[in-house]
Amino acid sequence: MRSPTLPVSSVPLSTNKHLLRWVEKMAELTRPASIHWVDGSEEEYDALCAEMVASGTFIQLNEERWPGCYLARSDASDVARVEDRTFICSLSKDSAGPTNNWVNPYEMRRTLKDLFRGCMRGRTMYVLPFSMGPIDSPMSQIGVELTDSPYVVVNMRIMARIGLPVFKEIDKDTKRVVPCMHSVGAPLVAGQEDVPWPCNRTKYIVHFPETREIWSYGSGYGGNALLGKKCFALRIASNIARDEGWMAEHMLILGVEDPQGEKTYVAAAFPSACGKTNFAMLIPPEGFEGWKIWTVGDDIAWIKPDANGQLYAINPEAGFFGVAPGTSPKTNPNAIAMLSKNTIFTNVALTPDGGVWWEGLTDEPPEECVDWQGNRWTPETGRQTGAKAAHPNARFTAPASQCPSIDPRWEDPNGVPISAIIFGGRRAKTIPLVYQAFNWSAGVYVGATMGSETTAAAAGAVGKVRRDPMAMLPFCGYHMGDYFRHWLKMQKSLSVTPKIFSVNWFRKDEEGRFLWPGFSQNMRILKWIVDRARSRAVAKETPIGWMPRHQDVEWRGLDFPVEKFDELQAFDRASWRSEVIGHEELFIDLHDHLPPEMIYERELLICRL
Ligand code: SAT
Ligand code: MN
Repeated sequence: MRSPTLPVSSVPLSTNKHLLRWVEKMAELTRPASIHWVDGSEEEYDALCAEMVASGTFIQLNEERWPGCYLARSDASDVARVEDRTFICSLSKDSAGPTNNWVNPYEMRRTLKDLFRGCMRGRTMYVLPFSMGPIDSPMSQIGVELTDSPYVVVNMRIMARIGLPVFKEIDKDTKRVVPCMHSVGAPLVAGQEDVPWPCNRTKYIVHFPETREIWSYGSGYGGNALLGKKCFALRIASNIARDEGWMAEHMLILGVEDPQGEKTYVAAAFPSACGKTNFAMLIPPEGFEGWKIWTVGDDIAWIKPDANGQLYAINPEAGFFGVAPGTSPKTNPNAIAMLSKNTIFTNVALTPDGGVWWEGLTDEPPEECVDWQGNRWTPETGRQTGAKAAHPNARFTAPASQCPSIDPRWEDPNGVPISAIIFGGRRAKTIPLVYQAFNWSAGVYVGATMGSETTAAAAGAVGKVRRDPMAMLPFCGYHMGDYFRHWLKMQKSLSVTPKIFSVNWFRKDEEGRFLWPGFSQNMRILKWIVDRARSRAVAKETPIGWMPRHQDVEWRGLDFPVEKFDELQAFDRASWRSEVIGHEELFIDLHDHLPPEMIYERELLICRL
């Protein structure tokens, strides 16, 4: 029976019966006041932004300096991904594995039904179709997000391909559509005034891998709410990829062009907020005239072997959701140029002239500004209370097409060929600046045992070393041991295996100072990696892998003494002993799914130590 109080709906933009029925069913469950089928047009985007300006969710920035830019301030309790509220509800607990939170899917469905019952009252439910990957790409995947957050709709318009062309794809009925339910969990009763950032203390970010469904409740922030990103493109896609023989990875993709015009693409996995965006948009330093870095993606890579066994990668996203603090004309000029227009800022500070500011943007902070919580902030406040003007996980949402270094092939439906894979963590000690794994399985071991200090990208303690295999700990949608097995298995479908490298830009000396200048200087390491991938650079063998000697790195334009390089590259037996014990801690948890190759690799490593 149809509900007596039907929501007002805009004209459905799809004729797909399954979609129409699902929208109707979900509207009956959540009881929105109206339904809005998202066409993805600029007029619609502008209208939604204007509505949010009127309601107080958005502040429009100074039109002259920041055209088309808005600032949103989230609720103070809703500022990052919530890993402890993220669930993989596979039929068996064993399929989710010990690194994921699991709840019996039947029980979780009951919980979600109760939470979602009436949760959109007084709000509009947006029917938001999106494609992860260019719509014409054989590698792309389609989802529909039903959300009661206009903030999500406008952010998704930047981060993914949305609207009419996607409905057209859905109407062809050739691709499976992943249903994504999202609510901020803040229904409004008649006459109740809304808040700028509605959300709920109770949060659930839930994935059903077998039925390929996502349900997210209570948060409007980033990866919790923009469901195409981590939920679909990583957690659900990792399941699809395992079944279909490809890889969904937490990796940036960049192209290195040398002065002769030869281009080499690499993919690199780093945990959240470890500089993926900066690395993907790197501008080569002095001494690298004629070299250029091209950006394909900064966060997610879908990688698949072609018919000849060469890996090709696409960036499933269409925008960059980057960490603002620390981004400056010095650290990432490309990003600064990219976000100068048509950008949505979240949780940065507002300057008196209607601009934005965050820690690190300029050497000198503004004399005063309004902090991310809406309070007056001065450098003095900062000094006295330690309060930051911008939240450490403040973000910009900017269209990839605006990035000056965007690769001409970034929307190539077939992707770009990958010649090297880099794993990087944030480690003050033990891990050298760079080394190359001996072969594919040794490289899988390097990725599997990766550790990194935690950052503000996830709620919880910051700065603790945790094992974060392939930077996928919060994003792998099934058992981590099976994920390693999938990586090992991939080699069988490859005729050329990309070389695998480990990097650590964050090693510190005894006094706690960074040993490596990082940023544009990372080009020197990247060049060695590309040369190794093309089998034309020298390296020396060490117990952990192949390392460049000082003379194997291009130093033109930088005075970097041999002793300092040796300190950066130092392999210390004692700390590697405890490192291997750290590997074991994760492996013990995964033991019954751990591929034997991982044990062999560990034994080989121990022998060499
Ligand atoms: O909030 S997101 O998950 O999109 C950002 C990140 O943690 O990488
Ligand atoms: Mn990320």
